[in-house]
Amino acid sequence: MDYYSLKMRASQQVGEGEQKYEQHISGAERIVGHDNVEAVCAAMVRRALTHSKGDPDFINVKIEKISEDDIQILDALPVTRIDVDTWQQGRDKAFELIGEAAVGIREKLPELLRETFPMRGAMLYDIATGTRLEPDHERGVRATYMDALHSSVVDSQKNHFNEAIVLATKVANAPGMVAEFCISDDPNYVTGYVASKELGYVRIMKMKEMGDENGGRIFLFDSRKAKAEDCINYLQKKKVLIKV
Ligand code: WAQ
Ligand code: MG
Repeated sequence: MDYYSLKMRASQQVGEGEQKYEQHISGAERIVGHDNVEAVCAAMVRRALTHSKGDPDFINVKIEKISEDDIQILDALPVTRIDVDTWQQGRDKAFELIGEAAVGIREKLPELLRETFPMRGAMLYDIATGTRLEPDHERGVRATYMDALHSSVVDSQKNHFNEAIVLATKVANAPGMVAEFCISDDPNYVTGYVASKELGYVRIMKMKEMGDENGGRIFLFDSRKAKAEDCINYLQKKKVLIKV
């Protein structure tokens, strides 16, 4: 069977003069069969046009045929959840779970989340050197070419969890990946997660204050374990379907 990859990204120009930049508004990636391409495409455009981050002035939809032979099938990470009373406790839990690998980002986190907010992709943070490895810091590294296996459904609304478990599973399987730290940039969505092959996908029910837009993803990578290039290549090019 032939599959099609669909990718959408939408952005808005913000700032004045020298400070002008493209702020990421919304993005989505799917892999679907021929008969679902049109409906999924329409749903993506609707999503871009109705996003809480604002009205996009640029929407890009890319549709590519891909061969079944190129697709890797992965089992979804096992899911657990942690309830907390406050978002501060949530963040403490997250750092506790990741442990040693997160030491370098703990102090800087609020600053890092302000930086990730306008980004289309994630930060790729090398725990061996404490440096960022994305070729383009404003864009970040975006995991693409992924979907849940047999996902023919078109969600009329974004399902944060369903999308995140797919993304987190692909990311956890990338060469050299140690853990992922995620807080949504949607102001009204306060649940976040940490994930890795060892931890699985751990939902933490409160990770930020309601109404706070600062969020994003930090991929904690270890350059002693793999080459950054191989990791980025996997995230951006490898086609995967996740058994959920
Ligand atoms: N690859 C890399 N980074 C991404 C990607 C991607 N495919 N998609 C989003 N990001 C980055 C980007 O900087 C976004 O601004 C940021 O993550 C947040 O994305 O179990 O909704 O789509 O209920 O707002 C977690 C679900 C939801 C928790 C996370 O993220 C749960 C969420 P959002
Ligand atoms: Mg968002």
